[in-house]
Amino acid sequence: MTAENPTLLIAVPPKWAAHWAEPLAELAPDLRVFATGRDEYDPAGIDYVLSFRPRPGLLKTLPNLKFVFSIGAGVDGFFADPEYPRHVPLVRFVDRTLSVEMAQYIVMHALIHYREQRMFDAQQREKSWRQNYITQPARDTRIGILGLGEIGTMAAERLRDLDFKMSGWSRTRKNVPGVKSFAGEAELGAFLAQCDILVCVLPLTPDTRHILRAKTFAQLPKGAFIINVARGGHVNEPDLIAAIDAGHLSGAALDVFETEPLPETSPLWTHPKITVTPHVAAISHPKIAAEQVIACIAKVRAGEPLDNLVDIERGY
Ligand code: NDP
Ligand code: OXD
Repeated sequence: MTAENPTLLIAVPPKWAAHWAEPLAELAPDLRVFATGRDEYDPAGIDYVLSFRPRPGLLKTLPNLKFVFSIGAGVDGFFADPEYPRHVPLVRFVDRTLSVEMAQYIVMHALIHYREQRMFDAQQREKSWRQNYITQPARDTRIGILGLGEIGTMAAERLRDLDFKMSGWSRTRKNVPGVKSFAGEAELGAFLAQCDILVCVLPLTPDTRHILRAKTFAQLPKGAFIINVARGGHVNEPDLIAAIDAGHLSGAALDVFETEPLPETSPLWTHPKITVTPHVAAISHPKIAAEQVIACIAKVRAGEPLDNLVDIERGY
């Protein structure tokens, strides 16, 4: 090893350090890898950081940091650090496998709701054979996706191919065949008014925090169903429960929560119309992440531009 070997610091909870370090060691034996809470390291010697939600204040202690790599697609965990060194570029994880798995989760919960699978589960428990199942065709069921980015677009395309009537909302206008595009604050109300199922795949930024709140729910058609796979900070949880209990919303499938792990005392755990999963809609694969990090470092060293750079001002 030479002094020129690049040095990467993995900043994740210590029990996960090996999970991310092993594929890096295998694929790039020349990369010098340290992990917070596990290894002694010289802060001035760190070139790169790989993290998801670094301890606030950590990054500012690394004076020669060149790039930060996010383990996840969402980067709100970095901006939760008020001292994030904003001059250091941040590269997020964009991966087809991750998008496919997110789309699977969204399609699965849209179908469980649309096909009334919970009712059949209950009938099975009662050994009750009732073929009283009449639904409206998928083409008359309107699904709207908040966030038509990498993941939202793939989910919209998959649901469109199952015949659902699709729309999406983003900051800028999109042109996805078979998916009606609504853009910006001015079109949010018109978008919401036509969503029988509302899916949230937005990044969490100051503009999108608590976008799913009483005022938003009131703009949805009666009986609308919510799927949130983005961040818990998008939802005002008491407002959601109130809208379901009032009968305005028919239920929700939630993968992400304001506090994670979801506290035992949360009423979301036991609500009969809410499905809870523990932030597993899609989990970044360490080997794919390692391949991306190594490719990025090679590009940095060759002076080439990087893909998937986060716009630090915009927050995503
Ligand atoms: P992208 O950055 O590709 O897409 C984000 C989309 O949101 C874009 O269409 C963007 O609009 C839109 N958007 C952002 N801000 C606004 C706003 N203020 N108003 C309207 N639209 C807005 O992100 P990804 O699709 O890759 O990921 C989305 C999120 O999914 C992540 O940030 C993360 O939180 C979550 N996630 C959750 C996982 C889980 O396991 N639960 C796993 C992976 C991701 P425009 O295109 O016009 O810029
Ligand atoms: C992500 C996540 O943002 O896992 O990738 O939540």
